[in-house]
Amino acid sequence: TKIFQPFSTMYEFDSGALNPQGKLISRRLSDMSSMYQDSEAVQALLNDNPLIYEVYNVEVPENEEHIQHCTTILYPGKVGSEFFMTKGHYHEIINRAEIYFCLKGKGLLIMQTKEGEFSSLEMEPGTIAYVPPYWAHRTVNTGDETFVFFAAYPGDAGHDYGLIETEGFVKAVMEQAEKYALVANPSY
Ligand code: M6P
Ligand code: ZN
Repeated sequence: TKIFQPFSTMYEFDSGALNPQGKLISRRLSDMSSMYQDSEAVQALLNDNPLIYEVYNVEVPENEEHIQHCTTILYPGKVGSEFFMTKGHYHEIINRAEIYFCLKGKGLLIMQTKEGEFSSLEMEPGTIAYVPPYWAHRTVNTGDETFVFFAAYPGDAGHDYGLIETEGFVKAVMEQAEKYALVANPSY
């Protein structure tokens, strides 16, 4: 067995970034345009193509011995009345769990199973949310400042976007009367 060397990473409290930054993923509206409910609002925003979120991922091997960990910076904004959100995924190895720890801003963690069960948890700085095995997960920025959270999950979990890309989540998170509302997604 090859022994891996211990190391640490710095979390930058102001920006939510990691140092060293690791593998950086940036997602703009064009990377997930079909996931928003209001296609006219999508078209109107596509020229600007806003940055929706960034993930700073510490690089460790993608196998069961290791623990993947990262921060996600989800910017405030809406597409029509739907709040900015991550794509969301099941794990490729579907019985792998995940932990989210909210560091900044506020948001909603929405989850569902393949049986159509749905659940949501509000996140604010200090919230530690547990995503159990078998639950797809997506985060949504329901506030007007940047929402940042730390995530950790088994190294071999992987990301499965397939069903989320075609059907989406059971519910969409929309702004209504200056609050958020969970609205049935007609394509689910
Ligand atoms: C969290 C973790 C990551 C994930 C990221 C963005 O940080 O769950 O594994 O990649 O959110 O979410 P998504 O991959 O669904 O776009
Ligand atoms: Zn995950």
